[in-house]
Amino acid sequence: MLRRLRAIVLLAGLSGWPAAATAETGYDLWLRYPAVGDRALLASYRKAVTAIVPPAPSATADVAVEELKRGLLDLLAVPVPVVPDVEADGRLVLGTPRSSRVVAGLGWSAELDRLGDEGYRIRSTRVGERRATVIASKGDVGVLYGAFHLLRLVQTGQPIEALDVAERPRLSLRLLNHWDNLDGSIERGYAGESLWRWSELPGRVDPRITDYARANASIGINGSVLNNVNASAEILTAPYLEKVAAIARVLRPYGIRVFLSANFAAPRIIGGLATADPLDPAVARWWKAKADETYRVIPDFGGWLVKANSEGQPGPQDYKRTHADGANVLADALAPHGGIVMYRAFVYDASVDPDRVKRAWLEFVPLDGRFRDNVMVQVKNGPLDFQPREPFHPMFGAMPKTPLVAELQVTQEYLGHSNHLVYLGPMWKEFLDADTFAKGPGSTVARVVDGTVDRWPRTGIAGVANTGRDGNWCGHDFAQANWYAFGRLAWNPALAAERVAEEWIRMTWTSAPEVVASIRSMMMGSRESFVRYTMPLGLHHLIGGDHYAVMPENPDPRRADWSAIYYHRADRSAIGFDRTAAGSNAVGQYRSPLREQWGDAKTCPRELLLWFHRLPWELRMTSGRTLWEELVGEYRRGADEARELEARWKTLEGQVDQERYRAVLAKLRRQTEDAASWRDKCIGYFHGVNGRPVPEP
Ligand code: GCW
Repeated sequence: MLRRLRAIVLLAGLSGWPAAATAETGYDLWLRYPAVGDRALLASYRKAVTAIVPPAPSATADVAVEELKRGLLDLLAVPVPVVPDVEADGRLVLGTPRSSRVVAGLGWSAELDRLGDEGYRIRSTRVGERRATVIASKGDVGVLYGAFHLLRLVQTGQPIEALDVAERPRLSLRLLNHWDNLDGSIERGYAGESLWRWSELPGRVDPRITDYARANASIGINGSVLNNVNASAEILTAPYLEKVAAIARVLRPYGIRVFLSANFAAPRIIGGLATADPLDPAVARWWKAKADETYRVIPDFGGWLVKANSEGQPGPQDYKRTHADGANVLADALAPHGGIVMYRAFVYDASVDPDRVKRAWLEFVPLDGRFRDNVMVQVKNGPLDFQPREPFHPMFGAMPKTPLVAELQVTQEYLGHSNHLVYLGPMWKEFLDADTFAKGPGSTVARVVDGTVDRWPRTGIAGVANTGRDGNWCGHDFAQANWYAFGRLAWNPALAAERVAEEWIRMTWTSAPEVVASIRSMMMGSRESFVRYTMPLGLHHLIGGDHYAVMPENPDPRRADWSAIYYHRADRSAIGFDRTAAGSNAVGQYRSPLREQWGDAKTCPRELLLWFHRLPWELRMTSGRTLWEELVGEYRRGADEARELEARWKTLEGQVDQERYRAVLAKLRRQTEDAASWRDKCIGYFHGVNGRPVPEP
C-alpha cells in the first residue's frame, strides 16, 4: 500500500500535476498535513488510530470524517478506513450521544452537556474489550472541532495514546469581519481581491470558500461578516441575499454562520423611504420586513454589524436620535429570529471632545442599559485606531449592562501591511491580559469580554480579516499566523502567544526543533521591533495616506485628527499628547489605580509615555539618557532588529521549502529597508523640529 502511495505521488510529480500537491504555495495554510517524520511517533499514531467509526451522517459529521480521512492519510501515510464498529483495537470513534451508539453508551452526557454544542471531549478509553479514542460532543460542530484538535495533536507531534481532553470555547461569538466591497476590492486588504466573487454567485460558488471554511473551523471561528462596515446598502437587496445564502450553504456544515454589515440608511437607499429615522414607524417596519426576508433565505443568519455616524456613514444622530435608538430598531427586527446587532463604537465626532480618543466613551458609556438584549457594542482594542501600541479601550469594564464585542485587526493596516513580518499574538495578549480594575484587581479585558466580570447573555470577539485571493491567502506567509492566532485566542484568550506561535510553526513550516525555536523567537519579538522602528514610547499615528507611509510631518488638511502632528505635538521644547488631568484628561476614563499610575509621567510605563504625556526633550529617563536620546535609541534598535530578522531567516535556508523561503526573504528585505527609512525619516524630522543634535550611535 505504501509503495502504491509513493507511486501516486511520483506520478503526480511527473505529470506536472498540481503545483498544489508538490510546490509550497502557502495555500494549505496550517492544514498541510505533511507525513510524520519521527518513526517512533509515527508508529504510535498508526497504532492508536487504525480506522474511523463515524457518527450517523449529517453535513457536519461528514466533513469531520472527511477531514480526518484526508489528514490522517497524509500524516500517517496510510489510509485510515471508515468502519461501522469498534471490532478491533485502535478505533477512532466520533459522534454525539444522539449520532453515535458508541458515544451514547459511554455515559458522558452530563459532561458533554457541560461542554456545550461546540465543546468536546477526546479520550483514550475502552469500548468493551477494545482500545479506542473517542471524540465526543453534544453537538455535531463540537465533533468537528474535536477532529481538528486531534489532527493538531498529530501535526504538532504530541502523543495521542493516553488522551483526556475537555475543551469548550470561552466566547460564544468568534467572528471574522471582512471589509470586502461588492466590487471585489477590500478596504485595508493586502492579499488580493475578495474571496466572495459576487458576480459569479449564486450560480457558482468558488471551491476556495470550502477551504476558507475548513481553515476557520480548524481554529474555532464560527461566524463571518461578509461585507465592509462601510456598507453598500445593496447587499441587503434580494439578489444579494441569494448570493449570501449560497455562501452560507458552504459555510454552514463548518459551524460558520454569516452576518452582514448593514448601512443605516438602507430604508432610504434601497427601501425608497424618505427617512431612515429609527423612531419612524415606517422605518421600523422596513427593517422588520428586511429581517424576515433575510431569514427566509438564510434561516441561521447571524445578524447585522453596523458602523453608524462614523467617518461619514449615516446613523441615528442624523435624526437627532441616540446610538441606542439606532441599534434598537435593528435589534427589534432581528429579535424574533434570534439575530443580533453588533453596533460599533468606532465614532469620533470632533464636536464631542477635542481629544479623539475620548469620544467613543463619551458617546456610549452614558447609554449603558439602554440597548436591547440582542445588541452588542463592538469596541476596538484601543481608543484610537489599531495602532501598533495603544492602551486598552477604556469602554472595556465601563458598560456593565451592555455586552461588548472586542474588535481586533488581523489585517495589518498600521503594522506594515502584508510586507512586514509582525506576529500579533503578543499584542492581543497585552490587550486581553490588561487589567481594567472594573470590579477590583484581576478584572482583565479577557474576563470582561468573556462575561466573567459582568454576566452577559452572549460574548464575542471579532477580527478584521487579512484574507484575500492571493495564493497564500494573506499576502505574507507569516500573516497567516495572525489569522491562526486570532482564532485560537478567540477560543481561549488564556492561551500563551508563544504556544500559539509554536503550534502554528509546527503545522505550517516544520517540526525540526531548532528551526521551530528560531522562527518562534523571530515571531515573538517582531511586534515590539515594529513598534520601535515606527512609533516607540507611546507615539502613534505617524503615518500618511495609505497608513503605510512614514509621515510624521503629515498635516492632513481634511481633519486634524487624521494628521500626525495632532498626535505627536512635537515642537522645540517637548513632544507627546498631554492626556493627564492637566491636559485632555483621557486618562480619567480609566479606573484607579490606572489613572493615577498612567497620569504621572514617573509611574507611567515607558511604552505608553508619549500617549499620555507631553514631555520636554531633555527629560532624564530612568536609563540616564534624555527623552530625545532614548527616542533615537529606540528607532535605531528597531531598525537593527528588522535587519536581524532578515539575517536570522537566512540561516534557515534549506531547512524550510525553497518557495516560501524565497518569498519570505523578499518580504524581509523590504522590511529591513522600510525600517531603516522609518528610523531615518523620524529621527530627521524630530531633529528638524527640536533643533537638538542627533546623538552619536
Ligand atoms: O482603521 C480605520 C480604517 C478605515 C476603517 C475604519 C473603521 C472600515 O482606516 O478604513 O473603515 O477604521 O474601522 O471603520
